[in-house]
Amino acid sequence: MTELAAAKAALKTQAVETPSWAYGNSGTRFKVFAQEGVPRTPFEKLDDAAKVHEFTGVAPTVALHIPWDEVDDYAALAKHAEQRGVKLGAINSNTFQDDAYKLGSICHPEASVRRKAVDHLLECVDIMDATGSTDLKLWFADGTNYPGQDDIRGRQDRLAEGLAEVYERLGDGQRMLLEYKFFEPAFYTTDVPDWGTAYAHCLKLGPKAQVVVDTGHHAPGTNIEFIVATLLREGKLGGFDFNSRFYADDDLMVGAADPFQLFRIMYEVVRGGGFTPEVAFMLDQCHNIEAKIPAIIRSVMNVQEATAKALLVDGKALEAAQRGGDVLEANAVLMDAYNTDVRPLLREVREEMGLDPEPLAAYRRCGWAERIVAERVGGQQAGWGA
Ligand code: PSV
Ligand code: MN
Repeated sequence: MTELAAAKAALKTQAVETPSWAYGNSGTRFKVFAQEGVPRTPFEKLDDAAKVHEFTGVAPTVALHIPWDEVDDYAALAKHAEQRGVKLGAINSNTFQDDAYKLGSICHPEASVRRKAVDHLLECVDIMDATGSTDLKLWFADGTNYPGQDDIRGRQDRLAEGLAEVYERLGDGQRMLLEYKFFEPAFYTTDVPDWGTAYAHCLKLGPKAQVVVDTGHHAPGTNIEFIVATLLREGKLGGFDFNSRFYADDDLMVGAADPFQLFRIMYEVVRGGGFTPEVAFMLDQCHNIEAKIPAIIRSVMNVQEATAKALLVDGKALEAAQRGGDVLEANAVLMDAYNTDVRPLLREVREEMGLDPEPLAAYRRCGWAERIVAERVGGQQAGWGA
């Protein structure tokens, strides 16, 4: 197989998971701008996600967030997804929107609050059993705002204890993905602030615990691709929450702020053998002012473009330049791939997959946007509950 044919074959196997919450209303702490046609139920979110998959061909699963996507019958929700050609993906826990969690959840100083948080996580595993989801994605807003507010070490012990209980509950084929974020909503200490802390906990827990890299959760200037390379090398990269940031946790469309960074990340994924179903490529975004479904299609395409460029890096030429100490040539090999216009290649890939080569134009023509505005009248639009 030629290198181009191999790249095309790999691109056809790509899977980008879209987040249920990206289809609902969202905003900042200042204002949530409601949009017309937004889903009222998790079922309607899946209907929208199915459109993203229909036109991109590479978005076959949808992540749920509990309780935002709470339903009485999760098996029925999974069936609804399958009837529309998608499946339910990661179950995201939420221990950050209850009054009880003011001082934290799993790290809270009081045992009763920790119990409540761990029970929620265990319930998320029950939901995974019902939906067939394999990944439990954990992000903790836990932390402190003031020096002395709580015992930093004690909070780590509580975290380890709670995680261990949930880890024990995981069934065969289920895993726990631990996400880190350096600040917000806590401003002084965060209990899982960085990949090192997440990695240390996952290492102790065992093989079913892995780290999630949310691209928006780093201090400016952090070399995210280095983290990716390191975690992959250690067998501890569980997946990504893709999005873009200019300043903090902006949750903008992946590849919008820094497509070069996304390429560098995807290059390390490919280089490290991480372009496999064992690494979950998920979006974690909010579309506050732009139309949601087209924004999600655009995001999926941005991931595809970065992946295509990463797959086109001439590995042999790069290795030769690196071994020969030819700094400029090595850099040029990487930049050649980055500067390749991969859009014609991706159009071909889509045509070979039986898809329209232009997903956004095809979506706009299909009339779904008008239909949901006309049909989704009344009821309570879905939102992220803040
Ligand atoms: C936290 O900022 C986070 O990235 C976590 O993944 C949450 O579950 C998600 O955002 C909610 O949007
Ligand atoms: Mn995230």
